[in-house]
Amino acid sequence: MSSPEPKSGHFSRRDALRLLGGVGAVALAGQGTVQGAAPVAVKPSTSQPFVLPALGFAFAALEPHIDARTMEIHHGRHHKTYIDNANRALQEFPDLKAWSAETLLEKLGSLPESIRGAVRNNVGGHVNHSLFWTLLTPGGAQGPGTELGAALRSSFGSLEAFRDQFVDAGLKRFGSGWAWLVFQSGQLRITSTANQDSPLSEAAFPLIGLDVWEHAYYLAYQNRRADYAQAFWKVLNWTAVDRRFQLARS
Ligand code: MN3
Repeated sequence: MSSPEPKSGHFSRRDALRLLGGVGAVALAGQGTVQGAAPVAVKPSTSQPFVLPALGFAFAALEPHIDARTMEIHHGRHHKTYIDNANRALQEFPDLKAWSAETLLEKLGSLPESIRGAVRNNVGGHVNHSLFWTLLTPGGAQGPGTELGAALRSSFGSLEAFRDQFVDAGLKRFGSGWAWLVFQSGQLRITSTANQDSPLSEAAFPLIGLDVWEHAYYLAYQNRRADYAQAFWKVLNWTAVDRRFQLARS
C-alpha cells in the first residue's frame, strides 16, 4: 500500500493549540498567529520521539485520593512503557516520523496494518496518560465554569446526573479502559473505551478521561473501582476541563 501522508505539511492552529494544552494554549489562543507554526512550538510529548511529560506536581499531591506510590508507578513505569513501545514501533516507519501522536490516532485507519495495533495501544496509552496528568491536580476549580456547567446541565440534566453517568461508564467498562466526557459533532457525550483506545480515533475530542485500569487504583483501592471513580472528582482540575471545552469548540 502507499504510504499515508500527514494531513498537512505543518501544524494547523487548531493542532498547535490542541497539542500545547495548558497555559501555552491560552497564550496562543490570544495570539491567533500560529498558522504554520513549526513543530518546535509543540509540547515535546506529542511529537516524535515521544518523551515522558513532567507530572507538574508531586507524587503525593493527590493524597489521600490517589496515593503517591500509585502515581509514581503509573507515571514513571506504565506511561513510560507506552512511550518506549511506541517509539520502538515507529522507528520502522520513517514515513510517519512527522506525525504527531494525536494525528496518528485520528488517522489510525489509514496506517499500515503492521503498525496499527502498536499505535492504537502505545500511542493511545501515551496520549491518554498525557491528558490524564493534566486533569489531575489538587488545585484548579472545583466545578465547571459557566459555559461548560450550562452545557453539562443541558446535556445530562444536572451536574450530579453527569457525574453519576460518567462514573457508571467507568464501572461498566469491563476489564481495562477509560471513561470519557467527549465533545463530538457539537455535543457533549459520555462514553468509554477499551484498553488504550482513544476517542480521537472516533472523531471525538476528549474533555475528561478517567483511567479505570487496575494499575490506576489497585494499590489503594484494590477491587473498589467505584470508590476510586468517586475520589476522582476530588482531584479533577475543572479549570483544565474548561480550557479543553473552549479548545474543542475553537
Ligand atoms: Mn494508566
